[in-house]
Amino acid sequence: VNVRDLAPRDLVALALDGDRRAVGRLLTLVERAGAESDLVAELTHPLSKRAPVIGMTGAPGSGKSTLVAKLVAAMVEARAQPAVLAVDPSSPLTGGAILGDRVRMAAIDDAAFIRSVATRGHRGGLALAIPGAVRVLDAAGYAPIVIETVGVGQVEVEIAATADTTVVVVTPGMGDAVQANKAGLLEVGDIFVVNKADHRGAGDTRRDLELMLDLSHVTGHQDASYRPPVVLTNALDGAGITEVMAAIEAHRRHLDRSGQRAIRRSLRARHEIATRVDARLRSRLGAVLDAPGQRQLIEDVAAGNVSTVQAAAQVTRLVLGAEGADRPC
Ligand SMILES: Nc1nc2c(ncn2[C@@H]2O[C@H](COP(=O)(O)OP(=O)(O)O)[C@@H](O)[C@H]2O)c(=O)[nH]1
Ligand SMILES: [Mg+2]
Repeated sequence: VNVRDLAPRDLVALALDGDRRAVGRLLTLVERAGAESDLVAELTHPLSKRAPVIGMTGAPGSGKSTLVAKLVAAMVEARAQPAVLAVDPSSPLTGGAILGDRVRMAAIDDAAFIRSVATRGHRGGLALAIPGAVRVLDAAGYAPIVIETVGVGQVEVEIAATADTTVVVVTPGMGDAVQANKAGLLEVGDIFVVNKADHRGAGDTRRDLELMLDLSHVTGHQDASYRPPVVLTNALDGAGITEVMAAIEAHRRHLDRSGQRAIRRSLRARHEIATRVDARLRSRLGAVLDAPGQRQLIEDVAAGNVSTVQAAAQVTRLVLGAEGADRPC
């Protein structure tokens, strides 16, 4: 059968049976948004097995994809069934590091599921597509789920911040740690990786990070019972990968011991609800403003006869009318 002809309900049943094409099709539906995406969310929500979600973030070219490939290989070796969602328009996985090594990929192809998330330039859509995709992969039995995002921009940092464990990747070089700090990554990092440790200055970058972490502990940005480790890696030859795996495991234990896992999941739920409401309000606002009835109001504001404050109040009343609340976004 062609998965394109199947309804979401049948696709979910197949995905639970391990059908990878069904999983892929569900991810496509989730990315598209709309009624079918909402249905997939409804169907997969109760099927969650609570897979750990690991965010991998950092500047383009820092070696995230190469690191993820090594981590995935290590996870598969440890008998896990990991999934990767790569949100990186600059280096799609098909042309990037992960699929570069076809021999290694063939070995992990059976166990792992790797996917580039298409965003079609609509950054806001990511905030819904990612949790939706995580739910599909979780329901299908993949764990852990690794999300690779470029660590620049609000949405990326938000996505990173809502993973259970966030790994921030920096490279040696003048001010890389400072850049990460500016992007807000220091606050969201649970584990810091200085990749390309074969380059000069890795030790300096580690020291910079440690100093900034000291500071954030003093100012209370970080959880006092947990100190994010800084790990040096060479993603090309795999040096430090074992340490990253151990750091992820240590953070997982911390999350369970401290109750932080539940707190993070609540934040994630809150964020997703807010994003869904936001999307609905926006689409309703567009419809209201484009309706023929509002043309006069807009003209009146443009001509200076009605204030924007008054017009906004009127439009808000129309937007918040109950009608449309059940419409998918
Ligand atoms: N020298 C060196 N190069 C690396 C290392 N890790 C990744 N690279 C290279 O850096 C480039 C960018 O890697 P990629 O994984 O695509 O970075 P991403 O954009 O963060 O996903 C590629 O040419 C990699 O081969 C490393 O540890 N050392
Ligand atoms: Mg990449």
